[in-house]
Amino acid sequence: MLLVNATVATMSENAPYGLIPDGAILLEDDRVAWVGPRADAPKAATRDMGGRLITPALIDCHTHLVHAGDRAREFELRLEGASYEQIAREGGGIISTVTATRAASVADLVALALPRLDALLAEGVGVVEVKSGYGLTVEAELDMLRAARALEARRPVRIVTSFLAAHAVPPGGDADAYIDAVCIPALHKAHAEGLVDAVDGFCEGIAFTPAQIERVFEVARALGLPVKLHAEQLSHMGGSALVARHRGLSADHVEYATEADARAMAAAGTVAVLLPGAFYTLHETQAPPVAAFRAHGVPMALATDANPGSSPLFSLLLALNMGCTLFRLTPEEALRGVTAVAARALGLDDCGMIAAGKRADLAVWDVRQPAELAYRIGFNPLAERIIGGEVFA
Ligand code: DI6
Ligand code: FE
Repeated sequence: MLLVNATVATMSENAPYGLIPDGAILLEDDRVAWVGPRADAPKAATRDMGGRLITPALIDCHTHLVHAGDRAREFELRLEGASYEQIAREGGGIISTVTATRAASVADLVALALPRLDALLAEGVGVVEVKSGYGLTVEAELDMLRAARALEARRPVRIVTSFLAAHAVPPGGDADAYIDAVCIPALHKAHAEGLVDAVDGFCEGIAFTPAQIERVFEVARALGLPVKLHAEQLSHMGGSALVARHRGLSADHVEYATEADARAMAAAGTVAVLLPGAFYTLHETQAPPVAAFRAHGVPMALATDANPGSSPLFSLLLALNMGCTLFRLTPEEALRGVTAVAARALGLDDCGMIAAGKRADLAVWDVRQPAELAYRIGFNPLAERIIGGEVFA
């Protein structure tokens, strides 16, 4: 099948957006066999795309989609003046989601996650990263990852998991003892069950120190698992330098990262995952050092950070808009951030770009130019998703 009469944003580096104005894409089974100007296209049965824009299917490379409960009360408290950190220290925040998540079965967690996943898919998403981190016991962490894996059988989507037991210290617990008694044994068990694609942590004053995170990273590396980290979100803790030292996939949030961090990340090939939904929700004022990331060549991804507390954002298109408006990304950087760079942040090399040999995971949009995907607020122009060569309208 040859898709013709389309504007194709391949996201290759050859041109802005890798754009091919009158483009064609040859699909063979679940792969792209050829892409280029229509005039050069190989002979095949054609499908007229009506001049629509085609991009790679979008990739949300940082979510906490699997969780139970809600934090609407916390939203009210913050509006009355309480800070995110204050609420967390008083046993609200992440810990309140932990209580609700532990009480849920795997089937409950799947059922709760599906509508959130559907919201993402409706905007052309084809790959979603999902983290654990609201269980904080061996079994509850495993259950979250089992629920994440189960989503893949329920919808046409690829799920990539991150093990995030080092997300919060359980109430009354000691951080180091928790890492020994829960994090490390849970990681071994989850890995043995094939539940872990990468290992994450939360390096922050209200969570874990770089030294504590590093103990988990060492186990990850012994198991051959890549690492990533919630780093420099609320303060500068040295998490991004730690990830770079471990040649990690990504450092996420990174509002408080420095020029030296940017240099270390660039040298290590570590992606900066920008999460404007959390910045917006928490009324943060320090934006990530985008100019330093650009200057040093740190690839920037964008994601929703979809979670019940700091970023109840279930729209990747809105994250695109926020990345441009709040962080001053260009619409091209933003679109790369949810396609080619997001794939890299997940260690995937068969998606996020339209090129021969890549998966036929595409999003078809009722717009004429790629910048339209970033500039509207609360409008979804998706016409269809093509996942593994199959059309989902
Ligand atoms: N940073 C985040 O954005 C999520 N976790 C983290 O470490 C949010 C966690 C939450 O508030 O539930
Ligand atoms: Fe997060």
